[in-house]
Amino acid sequence: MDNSLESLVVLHDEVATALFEGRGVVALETTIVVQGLPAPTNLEVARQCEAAVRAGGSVPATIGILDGSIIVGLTIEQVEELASPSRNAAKLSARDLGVALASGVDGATTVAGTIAVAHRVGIDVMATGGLGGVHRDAVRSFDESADLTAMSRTPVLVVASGVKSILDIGATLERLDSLGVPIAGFRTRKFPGFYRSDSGYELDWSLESAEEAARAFLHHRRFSPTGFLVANPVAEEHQLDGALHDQALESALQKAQLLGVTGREVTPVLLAEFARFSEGRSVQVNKDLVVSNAGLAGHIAAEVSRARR
Ligand code: PSU
Ligand code: MN
Repeated sequence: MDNSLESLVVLHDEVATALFEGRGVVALETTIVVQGLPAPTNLEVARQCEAAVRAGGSVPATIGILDGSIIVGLTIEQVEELASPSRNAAKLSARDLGVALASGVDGATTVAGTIAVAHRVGIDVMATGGLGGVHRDAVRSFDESADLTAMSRTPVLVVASGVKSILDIGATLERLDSLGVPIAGFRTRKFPGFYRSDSGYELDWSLESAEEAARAFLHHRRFSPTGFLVANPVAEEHQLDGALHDQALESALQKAQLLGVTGREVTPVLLAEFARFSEGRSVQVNKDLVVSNAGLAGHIAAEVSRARR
């Protein structure tokens, strides 16, 4: 058995070179592409996120498991392959990586799975749409995304538009506080609400530039083993209409309850119902926000690499 990192993880040449040269690299997840968004928007998002990271001055590294290896820097053709229904790719959190590798299944990585890999290969920054968190029925179901505990033990900066609005946002913020994960708004003290620019929750901190975010993260790492959440709101002109949002949410929660979904199925079902109810408008907002997050992550990763040189 070969258990070496080199045998388990394949780095795309461009990513390997960028890491070797100490240039900015941004990890991108694949759960949003494979389980989170409908075709063909999912592949447009994959493509546009990569372009946005490059425009920010960094190299994109989209992560997933294909044909028995973790690939860091999937090509767009490989992302397409991973997302094709015939592959039936699994949704992989950090805890699933070992079994997935051993059993040879294909898989898309969540935020938790992506930062586990990213940190292992020396990538400091990732971008996603909305972080996972505490579900609304958590008091009964105990459903809290492993993204939170992963962030508590993995020193990677994550750019997200807050946490998904399908969640109990207040409880999620309390959990991130207990877990010691810092949260700073990007040019705002209003915690973003994923499809909405403002969740109604206030933040203690706002960072005014990518350079300041990079410094805050590097200083934080001197004293703490946790990750760092940069909360980047969707532009107000792109957000989902408030009334439509609340109606879609109501419908999504009812649908999930009706279907009795649990575990890793919950989030994809809620997002799919949001898309159906809003006639695709939530998908467009999701696309806008994640591409914007990838761009900001590109800038921040470039500043992190500059600060380290
Ligand atoms: N952001 C999005 N869409 C998504 C996700 C994030 O805009 O689908 C994914 C991420 O991979 C995140 C996951 O880690 O949803 C959370 O799933 P769960 O609640 O099952 O932990
Ligand atoms: Mn869950």
